[in-house]
Amino acid sequence: MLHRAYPENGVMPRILRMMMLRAVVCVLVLAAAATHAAAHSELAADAQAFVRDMVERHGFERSALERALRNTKFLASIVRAMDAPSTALPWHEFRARHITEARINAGLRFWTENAVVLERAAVEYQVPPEIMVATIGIETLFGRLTGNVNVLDALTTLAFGYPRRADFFRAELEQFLLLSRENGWDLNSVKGSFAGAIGVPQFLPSSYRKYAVDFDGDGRRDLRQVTDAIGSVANYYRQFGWQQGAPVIVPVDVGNTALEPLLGAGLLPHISVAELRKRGVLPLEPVADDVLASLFSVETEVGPRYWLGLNNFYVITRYNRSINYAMVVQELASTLRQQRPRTAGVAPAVP
Ligand SMILES: [Ca+2]
Repeated sequence: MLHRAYPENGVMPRILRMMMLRAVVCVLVLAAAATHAAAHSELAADAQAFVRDMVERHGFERSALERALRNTKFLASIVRAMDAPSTALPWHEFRARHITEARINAGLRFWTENAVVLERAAVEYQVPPEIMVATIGIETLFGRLTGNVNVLDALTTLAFGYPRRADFFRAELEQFLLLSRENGWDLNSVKGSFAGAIGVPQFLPSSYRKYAVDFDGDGRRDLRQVTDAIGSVANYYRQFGWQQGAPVIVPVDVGNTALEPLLGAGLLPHISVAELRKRGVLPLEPVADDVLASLFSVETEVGPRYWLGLNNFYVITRYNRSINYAMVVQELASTLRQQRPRTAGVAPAVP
């Protein structure tokens, strides 16, 4: 039931009517002023400081850059997405999303269609083809899902509206502006992921500038093109220290070992297999005693499973700093390697 606030005859006291009328007028005036201000608004102080920095350090034209930033849209949905990344799912759920029959079959087709380029990249960068195929498969389903978010909107939203990682995304916004200038891109025409990752291999702008290669030799580093994407992924892994032919992970039996110190020590390989054996961590596959490793766990439906992450596992986590991510790349890669002879009609190359 609604409570009546006024006398039964419905007549509002005159003084109250006057006050309400004034309040309404006041609200309308303020709203008009706000609209006016938005149309001609100054950028927020942090965005202004960013512009000054770009002008001073990189010679950008101040008014053009201010205009570009003023016209960006704040995307609240991507702030929410950043706070709930899919890589935070339990391993078995994350895995079910990514290791599918359809993705495996698409990967085998992609491998066959791009076999010559993959082989050339494998030789030049000493990274096996299945790792390139799997990475591109997990990132964008082999170039089919490269993201349709306006990258400038995404990066300005995260640079100025996501304090937790503002420094990181301001640096990426800077790299994006430089990358766009170098390539003659219209700032507003570039599409990518909600975090600003671009193209078939989903490189952030800093990685694009640093690791992308022109692998088809047309004079441009264009990550919308599959050939450049393949070479660039291989180059990325090469630069981060991929060791050709070395294992990626080794399953272990942890027995009654005190695990917290080992699990808390990070993914950078830092302890020898021999030392791990002494502590009761027993590899279930052959691995040399002097190899350095880290210990990590993933969550399965029946509890945690433990693995040693070796150098190449760490290298995959440089692409995306998530155990789940590196695990699906590794698993998809080995599945593709096993099934490749079925589609290629040839024996697999020795990695
Ligand atoms: Ca090219």
